[in-house]
Amino acid sequence: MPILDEISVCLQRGSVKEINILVPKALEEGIEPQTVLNDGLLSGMSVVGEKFKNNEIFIPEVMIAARAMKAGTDILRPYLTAEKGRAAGKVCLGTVKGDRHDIGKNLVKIMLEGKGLEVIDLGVDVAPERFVETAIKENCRVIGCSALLTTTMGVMKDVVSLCEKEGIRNRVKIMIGGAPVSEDFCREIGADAYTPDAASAADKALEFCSE
Ligand code: B1M
Repeated sequence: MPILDEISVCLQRGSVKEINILVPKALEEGIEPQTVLNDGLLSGMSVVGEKFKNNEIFIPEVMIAARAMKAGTDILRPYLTAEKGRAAGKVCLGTVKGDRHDIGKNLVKIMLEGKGLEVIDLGVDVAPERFVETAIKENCRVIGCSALLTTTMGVMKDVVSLCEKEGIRNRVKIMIGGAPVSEDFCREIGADAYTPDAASAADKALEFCSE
């Protein structure tokens, strides 16, 4: 079986041990880190997502796969992150209140750092007040919100409203992303940018920080 398929299958099984062997092996074979991420780890995670949706697997199996995903991205992180220099700009990033999904948010963080941006990672279950307080205190150019649940994506609108209320809307750009989020939703809530994946999020954030 080609090594990227093996990585995908091991991710689905949640085998941290095999991921720890196969990901470095793929890199040694000369496969690009981004390809290992997309065609190995993320391809496995999308199968997990489909099976979860169809009730073929349940939360424990998904959590085990998420643990293997973390092991894989921890190995890839240094390859996807640029060397430290003067930060090109500051971004505060988090998964919104009520939502504990962090795999996508963590990938966005890696890609932003890869563009030389400084990321203040607020973690998961982040209230609008925390996004806004951090943006003010740390003088962030961008607030990045991630949401994976249809029940939590509305919190992003609260972040936009709070930025307006606190008078920082004109100096901060609000970026949103996550599986249920769309371009239309971005327009509807008055955020500045929706990007569908971590790489395009990093490009957009760098663009905002360079303006
Ligand atoms: Co959950 N879950 N989950 N889950 N989970 C989903 C999201 C779901 C679609 C599964 C399903 O039913 N098909 C469903 C949501 C349905 C809905 O809202 N309509 C769901 C549900 C229902 C739940 C619970 C409510 C289940 C329950 O308890 N009954 C519960 C909620 C807990 C909570 O948050 N309060 C729950 C729990 C969990 C686990 C803990 C088991 C685990 C999370 C582990 C973790 O994150 N540490 C989990 C997982 C893993 C998933 C699925 C299977 C995979 C999500 C993922 O990590 N994908 C997911 C199914 C799916 O998405 N198909 C599902 C890989 C990741 C790389 O993609 O996060 O989309 P994603 O990120 C992408 C882009 O979206 C984008 O870039 C990333 C990389 O390119 N992106 C951004 C993300 N954030 C961005 C921000 C940006 C820009 C781009 O700018 C700032």
